[in-house]
Amino acid sequence: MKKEIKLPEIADNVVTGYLASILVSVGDIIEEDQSVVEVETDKATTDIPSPYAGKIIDIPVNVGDEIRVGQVIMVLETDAPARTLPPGKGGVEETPVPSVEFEAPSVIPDLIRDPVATSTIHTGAFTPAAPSVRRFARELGVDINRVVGTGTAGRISDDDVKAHAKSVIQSGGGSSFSNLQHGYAEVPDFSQWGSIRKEAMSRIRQLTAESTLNSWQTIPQVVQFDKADITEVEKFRQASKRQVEKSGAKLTMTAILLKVSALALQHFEKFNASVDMKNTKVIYKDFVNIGVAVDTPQGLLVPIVKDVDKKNLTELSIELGQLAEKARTKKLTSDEMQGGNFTISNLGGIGGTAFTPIVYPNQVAILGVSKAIMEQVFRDGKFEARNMMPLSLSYDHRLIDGADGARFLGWICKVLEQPFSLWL
Ligand code: CAO
Repeated sequence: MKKEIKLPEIADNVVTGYLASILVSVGDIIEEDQSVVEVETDKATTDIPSPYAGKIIDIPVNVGDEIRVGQVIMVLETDAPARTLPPGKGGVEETPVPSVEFEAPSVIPDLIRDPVATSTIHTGAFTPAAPSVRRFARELGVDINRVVGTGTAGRISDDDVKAHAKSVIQSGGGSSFSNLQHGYAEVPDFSQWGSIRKEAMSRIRQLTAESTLNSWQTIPQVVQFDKADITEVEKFRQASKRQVEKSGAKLTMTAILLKVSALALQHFEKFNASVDMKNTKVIYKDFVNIGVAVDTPQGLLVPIVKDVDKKNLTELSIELGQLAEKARTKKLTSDEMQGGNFTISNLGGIGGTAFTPIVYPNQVAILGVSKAIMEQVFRDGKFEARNMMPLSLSYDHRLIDGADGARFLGWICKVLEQPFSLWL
């Protein structure tokens, strides 16, 4: 039997809240009273438990959505009898619903990694912890999703929360404390100078704010600039477009940059690594996963293309198109947002001559791409019109030195200019 779980009343006079996290996925078998979502209001963050055991078959809401009391947040397949609820109080209702195809909509990326606990961070997926433990974490201002559980199957105890809080305090704080207000100065009352409007930050905006701040404060960044002559690559792209279109995809410059970056990451393994200052280790990876910044109506999202080195340009074009579409329609799963080693941010389709992107936490470099234009270039004793694409590489100076950065970006430019040089 299908049943809808609706948002129950959270507190007096509270009719809406923001969906802070989804703790389960479509297909999960859940227990009665297991927390399924966390809802943030301006008063508190509250776990919403499922009144029934059953199988999740639909989650028609997304992290960051503003949801109203009584709105359907989940659909269950269950054998349990319906509970009687006071009218208008939300909860579960025995309403027959059409079955729909659905992809788990979780948009919590691994933008923010805990500065202390770098493993087993529950982002977007179900975080195994009892409601009392969640309450305890909230009281301490600890984000439960960042606590490493030491119990069976990663279950989190009060002691785990305490240990986490202690380690964050010892390391000088960080993004594990869920309340964004912590440590921030009050802003002036701007209304003294004219009329103003206040708007709650969406969840994606908060995550981007935390991630960029975390990066800015913890990664000493340097930016290296260069220009790639893409005249020949662009000719190749135009000539090969039709062939890729047969697979239903568009061969874009970003897909080509994914391929070239993957080769560069294999050639310069430091750029495919992470810095673990706590254990004074450099972590080298044998896989090549690359994030691509996607501009969406909801804000910036960075889906990860996995194993880029093992895929050809057609496969990459298909996957990139699908991920960008999922990002724009809020259908990315948390798995599709995690595990990136390097990032590409291509603003060339929008415009601009150069910019300085920010390295993602737990990565060591990001490639910024600006708009390619025809320029006069002095080659072989004469000026020639060439298609020149500005590139900027921001990198983490804790691991990468200036010469490394210049070599890495120079290598990318050379491969874009003369792809056949790879065969030599
Ligand atoms: N220089 C010149 N033209 C470029 C270009 C570049 N660097 N990059 C793309 N273009 C052109 C393409 O050639 C395409 O033209 P055609 O239709 O003639 O082929 C057009 O711009 C549109 O490209 P696209 O959007 O179809 O494909 P893409 O691979 O360039 O971009 C994606 C995909 C997902 C990267 C892009 O849609 C996007 O979201 N970009 C914004 C990324 C962003 O926000 N970065 C900032 C992050 S930090 O805040």
